[in-house]
Amino acid sequence: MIIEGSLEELDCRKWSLNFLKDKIGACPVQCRGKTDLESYRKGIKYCIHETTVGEYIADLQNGHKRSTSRYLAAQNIKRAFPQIGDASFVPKFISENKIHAGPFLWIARNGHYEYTHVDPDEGCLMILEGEKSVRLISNVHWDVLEPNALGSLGRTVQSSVDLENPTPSQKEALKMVNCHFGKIRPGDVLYIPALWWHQVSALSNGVSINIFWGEVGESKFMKKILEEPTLTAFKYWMLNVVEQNKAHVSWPRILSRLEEVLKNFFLKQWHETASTEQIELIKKFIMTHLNISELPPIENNPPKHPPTMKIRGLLHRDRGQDEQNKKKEGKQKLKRSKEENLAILAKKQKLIKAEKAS
Ligand SMILES: O=C(O)CCC(=O)C(=O)O
Repeated sequence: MIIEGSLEELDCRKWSLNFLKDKIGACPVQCRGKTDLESYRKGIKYCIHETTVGEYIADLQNGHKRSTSRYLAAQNIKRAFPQIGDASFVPKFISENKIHAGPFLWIARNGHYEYTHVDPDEGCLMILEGEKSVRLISNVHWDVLEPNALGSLGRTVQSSVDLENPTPSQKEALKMVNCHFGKIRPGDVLYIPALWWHQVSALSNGVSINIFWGEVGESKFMKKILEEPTLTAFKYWMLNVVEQNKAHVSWPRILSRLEEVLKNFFLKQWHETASTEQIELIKKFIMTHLNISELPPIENNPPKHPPTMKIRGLLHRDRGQDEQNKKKEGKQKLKRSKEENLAILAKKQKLIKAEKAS
């Protein structure tokens, strides 16, 4: 759904490339690279470049070669740009709801194709300068969009279908989906239902902001998500996060305290207290996926707070999960050898003491 003219009263409405260059041009920022490659269009891979907002915008405006492969995406405005973080961002139609995350700033180059994906929240994309085209596809035919393998990095689930260049079999399968096309212009807001596939392309250089949100209430948003057809998409999203966490040292402890872990996870993601039934449902499908019928026992003298299930790979998506895990293992080995060193030191000190005493 596109809502026209609902941004007029907001401070951010006047933001443009030149305004941002002037106000936050000196701010260091990390933008995505290799966004012109097929691997980006399939949501698989990108790298990160350090730049400043000013340099990034100047590159776009001057048509610098490096700007053709870069995207300044999803910058948390309040954290990255406190100078402009006090502006008003929330359009009236969502102001009575819960903000899950954001606002985030996106500065796109003309022609950028953002890979098709789903977010686990209601979305609100506000266009401030330039134009974008959008494709919105419900999650009814979940598999047709060929979600990337479970365990893929990031907070979204990405589709491996390049909607502008589908293979013949993908083209055939896509015939069964209902795709809503639209063009969004300055002052427009696009409502993106939670866990719906969406694909956005920039039709000119431009500035937009998005906010992730959900209904107010104790566990109202979860109730909606846990109903079909969205439940199928949510299950995939949740299992993706499970797979992101499985190779980490904290996993056995996460699993042993799964109910508490899940409760905290949803409190952080959606500011909602999931009901016992909701946690039970989610726990069950996670256990089915893991092919286990009971959870491992909780360790002796467990800490007060359970470990955290984390969404991994929020920034970089330039290496595979295996590589990430190897890096983690390396760090753990380093930690272990530090502990071993301390033990050796303690032993030595004990020996010296014993020698002195004799
Ligand atoms: O504007 C874009 O490139 C993507 C925006 C998006 O994915 C969103 O608002 O959820």
